[in-house]
Amino acid sequence: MSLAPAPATASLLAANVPALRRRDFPADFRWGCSTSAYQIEGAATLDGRAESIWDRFCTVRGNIRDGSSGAVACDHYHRWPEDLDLAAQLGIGAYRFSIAWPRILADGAGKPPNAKGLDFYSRLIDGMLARGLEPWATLYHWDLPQRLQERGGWSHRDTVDEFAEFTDVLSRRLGDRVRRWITHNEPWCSAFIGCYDGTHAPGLRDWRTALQACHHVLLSHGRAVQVLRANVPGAQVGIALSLHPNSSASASAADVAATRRYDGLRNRWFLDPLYGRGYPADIWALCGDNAPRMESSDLATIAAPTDFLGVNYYFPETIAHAPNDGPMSARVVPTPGAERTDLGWEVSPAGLLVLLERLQREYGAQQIYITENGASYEDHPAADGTIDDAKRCLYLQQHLLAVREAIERGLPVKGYFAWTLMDNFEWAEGYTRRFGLVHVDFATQQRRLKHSGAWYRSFLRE
Ligand code: IFM
Repeated sequence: MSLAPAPATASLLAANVPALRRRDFPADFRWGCSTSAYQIEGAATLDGRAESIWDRFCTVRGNIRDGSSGAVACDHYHRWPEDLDLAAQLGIGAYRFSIAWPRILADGAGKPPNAKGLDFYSRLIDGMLARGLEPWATLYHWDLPQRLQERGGWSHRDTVDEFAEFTDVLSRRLGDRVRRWITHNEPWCSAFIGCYDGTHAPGLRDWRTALQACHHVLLSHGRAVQVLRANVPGAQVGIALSLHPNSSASASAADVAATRRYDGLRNRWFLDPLYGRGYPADIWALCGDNAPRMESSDLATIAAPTDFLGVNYYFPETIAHAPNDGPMSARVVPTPGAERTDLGWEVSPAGLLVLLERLQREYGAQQIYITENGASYEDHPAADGTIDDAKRCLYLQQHLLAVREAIERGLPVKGYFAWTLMDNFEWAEGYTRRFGLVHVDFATQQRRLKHSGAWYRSFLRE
């Protein structure tokens, strides 16, 4: 598709947002967009791709709001040159994507990898490099091979070995061109939404399974770091966590304690072991007999030093004591007066600042990349085809102001990746929610730049 001339930055900058200029960010700040394989690729049964837990999950009536699946999605598997053109024309220098495990180790560990799957990613990466886009590869963005789920998925320790082999295969083949690696995207979702809430694949609702799965996801991260260090000299390795600043609904001792517990599972359960502190003792005690089974070296493996922390930031949470609400006896309650996106997520750029300060203060994070940030709003193409997504523009601008403020306060934020390049399959919400800078008409696969994309482009091109 051809891009419309960029509207002047000023004309797209919401009236109440102070001047935002690229040159106010460090010259080496990385600007990018993120995507993930299952959400955009489609071609679910093509070229030897095996079934993933999401393919299976989508077949169950009621699991996906509109009954859809990622079988076709944005058909990026075939349309990737056009999509990379779009990304490059935005003016970003970095493109974060994920690699579908079922395309690579379709038949299982120890069996030859699927050459067609590897070739696809090899071509994709060459395509990025040819367009001046630095590839940021995420190894796991939730599409576990279904064959591994048959024997317990992430709650089975062998999945850790399989992930190490997957990492080995990829890094040997792609490591000559990919320097930036993200092991996992949002382990919280893989473990707790998938295995405790049951609203994501594999759709389980079991606390003990979720805790064990979470441990293995973190362990597999540590193993992948070791493999990447061995195979890719100079690799820059990190993990992308979904993190949420939180505050107590009231000053009551009960709400304050509930907030501490909630934070313990939501944030500290990941950050503490990754930063070498082991699992937080207060939450471990609450887990009782359900606490994960570990081997003696596991915590050291999980704490393998990384080069950066990826932060996926969307919203803060307000917490109240709720004795009957889950293992933490805590509940998320609405923050009075908070503005929300169409997905009901609270809009709070200030929350990002609070979170970034905490990461430096409590964990000494050295290099932080915002690996996802974005908003779901309904988009209505006008008769002339333009898409005036003013709320998304404002959301991006406000969050970038928070990032700029963080940098001015000396926090080590090194890059920002907007979620997401184009509308896509939004998991349990199917195609009913749009996060893209580019609009996708799923009936025709036509891509159209939204005003938010035009704003990002004009901001980046200044
Ligand atoms: O679409 C997801 C993405 O896959 C992971 N982070 C949150 C996004 C919006 O829900």
